[in-house]
Amino acid sequence: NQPKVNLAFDIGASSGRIIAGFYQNNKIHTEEVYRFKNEPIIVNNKRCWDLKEIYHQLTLGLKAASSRYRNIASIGVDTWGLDYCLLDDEMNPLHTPINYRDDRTEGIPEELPIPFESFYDKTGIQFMRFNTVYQLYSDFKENPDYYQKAAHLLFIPDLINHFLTGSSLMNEYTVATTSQLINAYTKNWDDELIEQLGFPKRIFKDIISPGETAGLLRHDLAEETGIKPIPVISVGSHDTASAVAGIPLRSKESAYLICGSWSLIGIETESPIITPESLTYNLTNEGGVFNTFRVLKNINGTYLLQQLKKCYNKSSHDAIDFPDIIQAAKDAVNRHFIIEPNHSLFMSSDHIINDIREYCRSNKQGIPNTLGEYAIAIYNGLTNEFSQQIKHLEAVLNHPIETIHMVGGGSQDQLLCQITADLTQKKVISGPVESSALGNICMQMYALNQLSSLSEIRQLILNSSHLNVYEPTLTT
Ligand code: LFR
Repeated sequence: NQPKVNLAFDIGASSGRIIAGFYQNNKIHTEEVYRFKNEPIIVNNKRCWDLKEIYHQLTLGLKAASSRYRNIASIGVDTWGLDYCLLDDEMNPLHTPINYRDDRTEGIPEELPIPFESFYDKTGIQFMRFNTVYQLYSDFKENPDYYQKAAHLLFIPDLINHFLTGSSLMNEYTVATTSQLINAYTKNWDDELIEQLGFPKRIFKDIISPGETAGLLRHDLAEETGIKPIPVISVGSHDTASAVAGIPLRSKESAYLICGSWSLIGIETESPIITPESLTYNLTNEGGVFNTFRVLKNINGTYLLQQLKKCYNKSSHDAIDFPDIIQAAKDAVNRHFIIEPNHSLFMSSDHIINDIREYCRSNKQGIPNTLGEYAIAIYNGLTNEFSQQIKHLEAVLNHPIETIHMVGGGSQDQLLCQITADLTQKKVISGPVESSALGNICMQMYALNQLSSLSEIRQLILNSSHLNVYEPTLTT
């Protein structure tokens, strides 16, 4: 009599995981079933995603899950946002999906016939030069034949849902909002913007919401993996939407900080905040589960530490890992170095040591020279941004924020949590680490009528998680 298991496919910009979740004794338990690397590949000189490899890895992961659990009830998929594939009317991809960190959209935003303010008024989405709208504009410009050939635009989780079901051909709402083409008030494609940009309207699919069913697992895939043709549920398929769903937020005074490749700092609201002030601060209004909004800001996150690790290991004989970087940052003698994480130098930084040195030199800080000094420049840059953004959020909300919930892999970094508490002078609550998998799993349980609301989801997650508290200490 094994408990029912829900499988979360939680795929990020550096790794993909299959996490199994099951309910027992009033708690939700999670187990990692399978993990694989998800590294960009170069195709036609562009930084791309290896979608075929992702499909292959997911099939292996399904096999691993079926050999471990007898009672798998459903699957839900969440991935990073923005990226997509265009397909023809026979579902053949027109290109390999391109990674948002590719530089093909440099200079593109300036070419659009619509001023950014008009986009913002309607969509509430923050400016980032790699938002889907700019990527699409660049693709159609480079490949005019797409105007005839493109029949479907599917975001990465939509593509995976199609792969799993063989039938689903929809755009999931939360990930579609990252395109900068979804109207924040109608929660649907903004036809006026699409027309003004000259994109073929047919490529934009019907919107499916989190909590609906995308389809059933393909029969052949079910047979191959030994899993029944179970439902594939549409969850908050943007990983950040699943992560926010999975945070035990307590009140309107609670902010969240999701620490993954990106640091996403924000609040949850019932309606969008689209004002001249939020535009100035470039705060976004992405769509959340249960019709909420994710008012937040993207700050380049642990990507910077990952690049530092890669870069350092290339040039040194002693291979280092994250604990070594943290220790080096703690021991650094010169601690004043600070970078601007969202500076264009750091968006796709394959030579981050040089980039940090160059940034500090040209900003008259001197030149950092040791692993600890590079790392402290990143920590200072990140936490300085966190405290700025908390002030911006308080200004648009018009009330103070009391606590910051830190979740995701980076929330295990005690140094990051404590500096964040000190600099913001707010209480930091860290955990759960796996908030996106938990949010994904709980939305599946909601779709299967095992949970009935967002507050019930969060209560269950609170019961199930171990949280740590960091009180702010006074800094000098
Ligand atoms: C986080 C995330 C962010 C999105 C960025 C690129 O994994 O999904 O929310 O802005 O990746 O898609």
